[in-house]
Amino acid sequence: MNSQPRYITVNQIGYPKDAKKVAVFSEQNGQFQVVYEPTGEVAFEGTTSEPFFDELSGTYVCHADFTMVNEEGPYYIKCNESTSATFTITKSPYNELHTSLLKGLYFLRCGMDLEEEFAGPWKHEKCHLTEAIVYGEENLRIETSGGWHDAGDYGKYIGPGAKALADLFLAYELYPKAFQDSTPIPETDAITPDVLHECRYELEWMLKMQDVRSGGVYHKLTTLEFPGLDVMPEDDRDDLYLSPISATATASFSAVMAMAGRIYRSFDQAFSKKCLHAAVYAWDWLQQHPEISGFKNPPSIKTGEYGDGQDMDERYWAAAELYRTTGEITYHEWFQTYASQSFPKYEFGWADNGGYGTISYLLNKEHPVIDELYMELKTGMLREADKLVCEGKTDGYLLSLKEEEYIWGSNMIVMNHAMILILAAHFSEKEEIFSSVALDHVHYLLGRNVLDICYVTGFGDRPVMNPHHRPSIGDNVNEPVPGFVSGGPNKGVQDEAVKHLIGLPPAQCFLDHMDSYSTNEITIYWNTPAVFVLSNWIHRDF
Ligand code: G3I
Ligand code: 9MR
Ligand code: ZN
Repeated sequence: MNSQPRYITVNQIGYPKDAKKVAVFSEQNGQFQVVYEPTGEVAFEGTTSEPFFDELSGTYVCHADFTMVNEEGPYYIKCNESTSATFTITKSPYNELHTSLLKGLYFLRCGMDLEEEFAGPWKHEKCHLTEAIVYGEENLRIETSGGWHDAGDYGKYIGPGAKALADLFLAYELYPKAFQDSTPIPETDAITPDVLHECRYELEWMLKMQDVRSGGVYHKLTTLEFPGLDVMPEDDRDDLYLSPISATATASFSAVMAMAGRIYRSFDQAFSKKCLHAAVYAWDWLQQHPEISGFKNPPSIKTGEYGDGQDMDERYWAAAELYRTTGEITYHEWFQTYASQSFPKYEFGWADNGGYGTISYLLNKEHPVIDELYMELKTGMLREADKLVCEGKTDGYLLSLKEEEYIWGSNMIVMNHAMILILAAHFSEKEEIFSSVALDHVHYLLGRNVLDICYVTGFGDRPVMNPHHRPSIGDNVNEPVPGFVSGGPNKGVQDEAVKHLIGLPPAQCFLDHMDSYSTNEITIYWNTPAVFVLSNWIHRDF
C-alpha cells in the first residue's frame, strides 16, 4: 500500500447522490476536475475555496465542492498532479458498510464457534467457556459464557455492552427499514430482524451477569491480565473473574434490559418479560444502594477498568427506559428527581450516558410527559446540535471535534456527534442542515481526514490494516477482520508505539500499527454509533 498521504481527501466509499459533496484539499488549491473513472472524462470542473490554516490537522486546507455531480458511478478528483482515491456516487453508498459494521459484532462473539460459513477465513473455535470466579468469594463460580468480546482484548464489560446495545436498539426503533436486509449470521429467520438476534446474543450473556441473590450486576468479566497480543480467543485459558458489582453497571444494565423488554415484546413475549424482570430487579438493587458509586479495579485485576465516578446519569437513563416501557409513575418521578440534578444529559459514551435517558424521554410517545421538562430537554438537545454545526463550520475537515476531543476512541466521539445531530433533527426544523453536518462526520471517518485513511477495516481505498485486535493478529490471515471502526487519533498518545507522535497536531496522532492500543484498537461501542448513523441514511432511501 502506498502510504504517502494524498493531498486530496474524499470519503473513500462514496457520497449519496443528492447530498452535498465536498473534497478537502491540503497543500493544493485552484482549479480541480471531477473525473468519471471508467472513461477518464471530466464530469465537472470547479475552483476550490481559499486555503486557510487548520490547527487541528496542522495543514493548509481548502474545499472543493462538487455537489452538482449526481450521475451515479465511480469518480476521482484531480488537481494539478494530485489525484484522490476513487469513490462512488450512488443513491445508497453505505448499505454494505452498514451490514459489515453490524457483522463486526458477530465476529466478536464469545463462547461459540465462528464457523467458516459465516466467518470465512476469520473462523475460530469457541472460547472462554469455563465458569467464572466471583472476586472476593473465591468458592463461588458462575456460568457466564456468551456475549461479545469488548474489543481487541477478550474482556466483557457491562457499561460498554450497554452503550453498544443502546445504539443498536435506538437505530432499530427509529430506522427499522435499515435492517430489512439480512446480515449473514446463524440465527437469521423470517421473523426477527438480524440486528435483534445479534443483540440477543449479548443480552443473554448480560442476564448471567446479574447476581441472583441481590439484583446487582457484576461490573465485568475478564482474566486477571490481558493475554498476549497473538493469542487467539480459544487459546486464552486463564481463569475468568467477575469483578465486584457496581452501580454504573447495574443501572446501565437496568436501562438496556428495559429497552429489550419493550423491543422484544412483539417477537418473543417470554424473553421480553425476562428482560423486564431483570431490569426491575436491578432497579430494586439501585434503590437499596443509593450511596454506592464508582468502580476501581481490585488490586489483582489489571484489565480495562471502565471506571466511572458518576452513576446519576445511568440511574436517570434506567428510570427513563423503565418509564417508557412500563408507564409506571414511580419511574417517572425518579426520572424527574434525577433530571433536576446536574450531570451531562447529552452524552452517549460508555461512562457519561445521560443522553440515552434524555432521548428516551423525548421519544416517549407511549406515556404522558411533563411539558416543561420535555421542552427543557428538547431545547438542550437542539442547543448541543447547534454547537456542533458551529464547530464544524470552522474546521478544515468540516468536523465538530474540538482539540480536547481528540482522545482515546475519538472516532466514537465523531460518530456520537453525528448521532446527536441526527437525533436533534427529529425535533427541529433544521433537519436538513443537521443531517448534512452529520454526514460530514461520516466523510471524515471514511477517508476525508488529514491522514487520508479510512478508519474502518476492509473498506475504502486506504483502510486501517493493523488494528490492535488479537484475532486479527493471531489468525494468520493477512487482512484484518473486516467491519471494525478503529479508535482514531489520540493527542494523549498513550502507548509506546505512538510516543514519537507527541507534539503533532491532534488529528495526526494516529498510527496504523497493531501495538497502538491507544489509537488503533477496535471496540463494540465504536462500531455501534456508526451503525446508528448509517441506519438513518439507509432508512430514508426506501
Ligand atoms: O475524560 C478525560 C478528559 O476530561 C480529559 O481532558 C482527557 C485528556 O486526556 O482525558 C479524558 O479521559 C480519557 C478517557 O478515556 C475518556 O473516555 C482518558 O485520558 C483515557 O485514558 C481513557 O481511555 C479509555 C481507555 O480504555 C483507558 O482507560 C478509553 O476511553 C476506553 O475506550 C478504553 O477501553 C479499553 C478497555 O479499557 C479495555 N478494552 C479495550 C478498550 C478500548 O481500548
Ligand atoms: O491489549 C490491551 C488493550 O485491549 C487495552 O485497551 C489496553 C489498555 O488497557 O491495554 C492493552 O494491553 C497492553 C497493556 O495495557 C500493557 N502491556 C501491553 C499490552 C498489549 O500490548
Ligand atoms: Zn471468548
